[in-house]
Amino acid sequence: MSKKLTEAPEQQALEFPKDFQWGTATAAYQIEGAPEADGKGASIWDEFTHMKGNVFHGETGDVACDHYNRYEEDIKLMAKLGMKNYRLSISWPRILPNGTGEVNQKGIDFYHRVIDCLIDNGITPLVTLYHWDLPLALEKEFGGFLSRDIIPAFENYAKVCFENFGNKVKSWITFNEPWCVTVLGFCNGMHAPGRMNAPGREPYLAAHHLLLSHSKAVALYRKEYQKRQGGVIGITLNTEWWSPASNDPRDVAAAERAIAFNLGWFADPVFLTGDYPKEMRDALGDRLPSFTAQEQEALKGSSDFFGLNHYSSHIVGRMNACVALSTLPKELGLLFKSSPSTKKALKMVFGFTGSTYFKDIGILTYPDPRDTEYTEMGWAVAPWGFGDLLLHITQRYAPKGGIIVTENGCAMPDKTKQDAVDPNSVSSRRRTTFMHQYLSSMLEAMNKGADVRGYFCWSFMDNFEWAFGYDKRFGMVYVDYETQERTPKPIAKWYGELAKTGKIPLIESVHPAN
Ligand code: GBH
Repeated sequence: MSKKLTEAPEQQALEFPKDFQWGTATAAYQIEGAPEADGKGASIWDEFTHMKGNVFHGETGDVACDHYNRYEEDIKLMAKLGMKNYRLSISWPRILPNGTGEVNQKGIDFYHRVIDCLIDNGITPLVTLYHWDLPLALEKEFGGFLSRDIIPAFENYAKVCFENFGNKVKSWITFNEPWCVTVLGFCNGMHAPGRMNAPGREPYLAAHHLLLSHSKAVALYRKEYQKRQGGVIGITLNTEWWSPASNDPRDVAAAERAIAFNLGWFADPVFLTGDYPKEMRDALGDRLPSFTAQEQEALKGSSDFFGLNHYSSHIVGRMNACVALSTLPKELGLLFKSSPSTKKALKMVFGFTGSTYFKDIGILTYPDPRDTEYTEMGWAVAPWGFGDLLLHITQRYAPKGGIIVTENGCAMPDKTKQDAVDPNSVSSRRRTTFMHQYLSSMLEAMNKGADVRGYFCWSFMDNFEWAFGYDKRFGMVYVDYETQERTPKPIAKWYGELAKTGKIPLIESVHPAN
């Protein structure tokens, strides 16, 4: 039971609740490989990764972790490490090669094998329908998320999944990270479909259609399946936390704008009002599409729980006129580090005079004096922001099924297998410290009333990190991409202990001081 936020907790719990869900997460394109096996259709990521300049070192998900052929071994290892929950995604074009129309039975069979294997090994599946691998056919046919045609197409795909897997899968997520789908896909072109054609318009349009697709699929599940199958359905949103640089009202407003444009954009329609936040309407006018009254009604409350992916936090403040390019240098920094899309980004920043999503927010981000370090992604390690965000979500949205952290984790410099598995390597120690700090912040927030019901670490194993290819390793299990050998990192033991006892283990339990 969560306490009122205003009440001081009588006693700090040092343990998580008994029924807390612990798990790890992955996504189809990042681990499966086998892009043409058994009748699978192409996805926008199959095309995007094969175009020059989109991914670091020109890498693709063609083989990835070869999970399509090795799922049994992977699931057995998961069970051995003490994991009782697992978040996976289904590849839409494996099941519907053209996005709509003919169902590919072999694709259905594959996910039956995976789900059965999980259940046989005592692991509960949590299934994401859309983790970015849109059937390419739908992109070509009507522009994917830019068209309203995506709504019935997604609803039909969801129906096929509920129909086939709903007796075994009791937790569904419609979309993973609408922010990434729309901003990275349609503003800075870092992700498929790689568009930067109208960065001040297309992200909002894509988001609008995505939200409507979500609400249709949820309505369908609730009407036709939920009672009979007895499951829950929700959405997963990603956001950093944003803390104002000072008490100056302009900085406070800047932080509120950042939160509205990153989190409220999707959370307000789904969990609160059925409509976009006021900050966005004020800034965008009719560049922001509108919902009908009926659509708002359907959106409001269209998630049984709050799926949250969180990695990092920022200090933000007002932007002054002379730095109108503002948040973009930061985006650029990210791109420079990864090298793909640099030219594209430069063109967008310096050659584009129109509006863009990033200019629309109009904020500056500062390095946080409390940040002691950055992960391999260049993201600040800022555990304080995690707790504040969990409290904010509980207070503002009070999701009835609570918050499920569907992703959190870090990429650390496991340059060799030796680094990755040696409990005394810098990389191993930093990874355990990261997890220790973030989970302590989560428990502290729960003691203050944050309603968190589950946590899934990103990721079960190293995998294809989108525009960064295989360069970044988030896994609890090390993957040798030459041999496809899997080796658990020390963090897997630490996390398995946590899942077993519900207590945050000491760092020293896996890293004995020398
Ligand atoms: C998730 O996205 C994805 O769901 C998953 O597939 C992926 O592998 C995983 O995370 C790891 O990247 O530069 O400080 O402003 C992550 C979404 C959005 C999180 C951008 C970090 C920028 C942080 N990310 N955000 S910062």
